[in-house]
Amino acid sequence: TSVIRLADYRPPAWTVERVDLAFDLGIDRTEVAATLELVRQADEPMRLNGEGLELLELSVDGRRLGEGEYILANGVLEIAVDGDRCTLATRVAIRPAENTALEGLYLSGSRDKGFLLTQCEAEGFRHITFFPDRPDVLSRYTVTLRADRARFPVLLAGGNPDGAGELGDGRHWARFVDPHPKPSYLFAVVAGRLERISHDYTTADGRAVALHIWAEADVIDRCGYAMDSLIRSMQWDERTYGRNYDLDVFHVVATHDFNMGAMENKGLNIFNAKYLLADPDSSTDDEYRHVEAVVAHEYFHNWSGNRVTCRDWFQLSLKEGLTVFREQSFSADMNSAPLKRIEDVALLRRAQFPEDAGPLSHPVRPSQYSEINNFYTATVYEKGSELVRMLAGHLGRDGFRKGMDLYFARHDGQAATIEDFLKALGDANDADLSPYLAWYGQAGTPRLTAEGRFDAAQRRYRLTLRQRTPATAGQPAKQAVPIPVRLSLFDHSGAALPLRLEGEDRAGDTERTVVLDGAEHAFVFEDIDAAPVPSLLRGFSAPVILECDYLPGELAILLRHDPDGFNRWEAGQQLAGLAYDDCRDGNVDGSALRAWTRALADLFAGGGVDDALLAELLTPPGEIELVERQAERDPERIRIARQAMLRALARRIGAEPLRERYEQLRAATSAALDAPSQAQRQLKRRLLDLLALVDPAGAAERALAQYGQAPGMTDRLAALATVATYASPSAEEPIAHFRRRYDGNALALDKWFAMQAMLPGAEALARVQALEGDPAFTLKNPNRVQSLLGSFARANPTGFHRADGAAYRWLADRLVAIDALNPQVAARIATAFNGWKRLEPVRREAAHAVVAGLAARTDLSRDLTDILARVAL
Ligand code: HT7
Ligand code: ZN
Repeated sequence: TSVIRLADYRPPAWTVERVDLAFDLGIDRTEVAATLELVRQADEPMRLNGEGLELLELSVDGRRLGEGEYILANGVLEIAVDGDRCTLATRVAIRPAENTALEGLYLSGSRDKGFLLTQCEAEGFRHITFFPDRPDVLSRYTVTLRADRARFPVLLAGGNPDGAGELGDGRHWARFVDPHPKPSYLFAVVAGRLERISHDYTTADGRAVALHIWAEADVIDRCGYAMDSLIRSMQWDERTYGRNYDLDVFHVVATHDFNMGAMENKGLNIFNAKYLLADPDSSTDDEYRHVEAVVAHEYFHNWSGNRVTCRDWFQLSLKEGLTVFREQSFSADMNSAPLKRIEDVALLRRAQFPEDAGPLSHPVRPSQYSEINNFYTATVYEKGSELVRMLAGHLGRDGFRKGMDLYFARHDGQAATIEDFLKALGDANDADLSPYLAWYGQAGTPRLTAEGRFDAAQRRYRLTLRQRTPATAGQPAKQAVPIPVRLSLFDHSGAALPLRLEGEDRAGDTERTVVLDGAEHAFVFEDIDAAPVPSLLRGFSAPVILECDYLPGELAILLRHDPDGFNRWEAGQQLAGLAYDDCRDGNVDGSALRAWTRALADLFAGGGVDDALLAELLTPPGEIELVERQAERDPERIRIARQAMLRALARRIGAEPLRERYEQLRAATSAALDAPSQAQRQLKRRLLDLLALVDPAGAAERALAQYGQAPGMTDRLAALATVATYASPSAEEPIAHFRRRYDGNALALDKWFAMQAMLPGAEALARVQALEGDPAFTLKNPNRVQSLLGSFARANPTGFHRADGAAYRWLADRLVAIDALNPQVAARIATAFNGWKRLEPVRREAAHAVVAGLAARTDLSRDLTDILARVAL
């Protein structure tokens, strides 16, 4: 397969000033007539992308071209044109109902009831019409939709409405004009039977905007929370970044058939229903937060992505990393900032760190790709956001705002690069941010080593910081990157010390940021009376792995005393890592295990920690993160050791206090969505799981009762998972009950499939295979495939990594079947093989045979082939 390289970037030879599109919509066959006003930029033929299009007509400046006058090969239409401008007209036919890849124009739902919609990012527009389908071609769009009124009563496209009417024959039309030049990947249309909820919004700069959220009739009453989130997002972007919405209408549409979370098409966002619908009976607290975050994310793209877009797909993180950062800041403002940071860092460690350490590792700005769809990754999104966070931290709140203002003003209506972004932020602040470019070009998670030496005679503490980034796939040599380290020093009573660095005349605050910008640097702190405990990387000030030889007692001091919730949790995570090492090594009386359980038992009994933070503190790193602490990776042993540490914790707290606290929380149970109620549910879940390790019968009885009485999905699903994990025979009845209760509710059933797919142990494969026989299971729906196969392969280490390799072979077989329907989904699931090389020998051999067998096939999609080729290396 061919490789696209950043180094080969060349500006477009022809750009498109205006596009006029007319759709004659039909489920089996849609005709698209396109008129493009093209302008020459270089002395080259005109080249347009087009895939899977039946070409019906082609003309240049009103003259129809015959067969010898163009070349159509390998998805490119090439025409040699004289002159500097021309009008190109094409008419093509496409087949939406046959489009199972969900890229381009496709059908969501059934033939008789479903609706038509588009997905164009990254390269879907070329499945709709011939066009220079690249993000640096920005054009003004006019779109006319024509369709049968009874079958397609609602017709939507991005931009402002510009007329509608009847055509006779029961057909109607609607036209839309988008005044903002945009790249083709932001184009969208939707047509079908949809209901809506609406809200009249006035922007801070006085524009009246009609907000409409559209969904099929059976779920329209679950869109209220999304509307609420949208309004808050719009207000937040006005307040925080001075950004106003810029069209007269804003549409949001929900679909159950979508390859990703959502899509920021200009004026017409399209959402996977999973991230738009929410109601207490079928959504968990986590899902409510996801809806809020994804609605905000897509809305924020209107500026970071749409008004200023990407020059090429290598710059993807320019819009995605920045927009994730904006979304994270919004969620932190709407909810609890420390809890949000805990959630984000946990996700980074669970999803991005393993990616960065394995064969699929790539820089936040990759230098080459063979399939761009495979680069919508945790690295581009989550690590990309961490890079923006470092820049924002470097500039400070006001400096960052000034920088963003300049970035938006300077590049409005343009397709920009990461260099442009750093330059604008820097220029607005007289700062040189170019050293941060190294972060964008280099894969791998830097290791930050910290070594402290206390000199009693000099009353000094010398903190030596060193960095090293391990070699990654195809990138052996690494350079130093700027690492901002926010830090405090604590004495042994838990008090934070005022900080004075060598050479400074006065002590400053108790917290400050030092930047390690080379391989090694020593920072010397003065006026220190006793060896302090350093609290490093506060707020996770850089996306690195900290290696510091803490004694368990030192971490326990931070866990008990650090006033910042995030750092308290972080100290707990570090200490839990050491406690895990004790359990792994069979050291049941290890000092770390004792320090961890004692500190947490004291915090539990002391009552000084709020419910939400306590629930987080009682959750050690998961099995996937703990893999890193294992030389020979055997998921079974990891689980056993992790369960042992949790059992030790439950014993230390005591079964009776666990029961008592659980009962108190149960008595206070409600379905309310406020933060304290959510925290109570979260803590209740942790307590039930801990109780199951020391009083299985008591926990099962309580979980069954909780399932029966739950006022909402959070409690119901948590109870079901606990019973199914710890008392599986008693789970049969409630599992069957849940299935009946939510029959027909796709999102609730997805959770039912996922919960069972994640139940640990070698029996999981048989369970998953049985679930494939459920009438609601289908390989055609991405959410369903993710919930059963994705959850099993990526979130059930003991189930998927069976020593006999049976699950690997089974997944390989399914990947081939999925790939024939939807390559993007197959490729994403295949990333489950990412870490096979570091498994213990028996599993490694089994996985290798399967990966090599798949990689040798020549009948798979480019998406899946690309992942397999990299994983197999
Ligand atoms: N920008 C969106 C990306 C996206 C996408 C990419 C490839 C294939 C399908 C897709 N659907 C959406 C998502 C986002 O807002 O980040
Ligand atoms: Zn995005």
